[in-house]
Amino acid sequence: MKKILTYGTYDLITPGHIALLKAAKEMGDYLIVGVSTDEFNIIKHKRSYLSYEERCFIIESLKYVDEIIPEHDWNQKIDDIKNNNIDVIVMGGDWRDDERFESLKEYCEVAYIDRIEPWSSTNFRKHVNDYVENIESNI
Ligand code: C2G
Repeated sequence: MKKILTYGTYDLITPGHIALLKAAKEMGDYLIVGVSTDEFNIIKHKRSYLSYEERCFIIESLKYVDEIIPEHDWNQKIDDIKNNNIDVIVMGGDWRDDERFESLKEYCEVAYIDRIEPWSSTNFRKHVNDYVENIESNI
């Protein structure tokens, strides 16, 4: 069984997130997602609208995802690879050439999948804000 691992905050899920998880699953047989905890998001200087529990509830409900694990810090990846017998780590293209992933090539294959625009989380938030403002102005 070919095991795939990916990591992320996965707040406010967009088609870009789903496209990545679909493509990651199609690279193997079993997909594990390391979901960033709320505490780790602070370390990543990232805020999420949804709590860790809410984000896990969404991710684990997706048909492409077989298992989720908590992502607590930057340094757990080698243990995650060994403990879960991971064959490939897959990340979005915005992580390409990042040493935190390139250095893992010693332990497993590392692959990057280019993001599906315009579904970046930043654009998505803007679309939602514009949509809500438009609704309110038309009431
Ligand atoms: N992603 C994507 N397309 C989008 C949005 C995100 O391909 N439109 C990818 C990102 O590149 C990442 C994954 O989806 O691989 C999750 O994205 P985020 O939730 O923004 O996670 P991130 O902050 O990149 O956290 O240790 C790694 C980090 O935890 C990754």
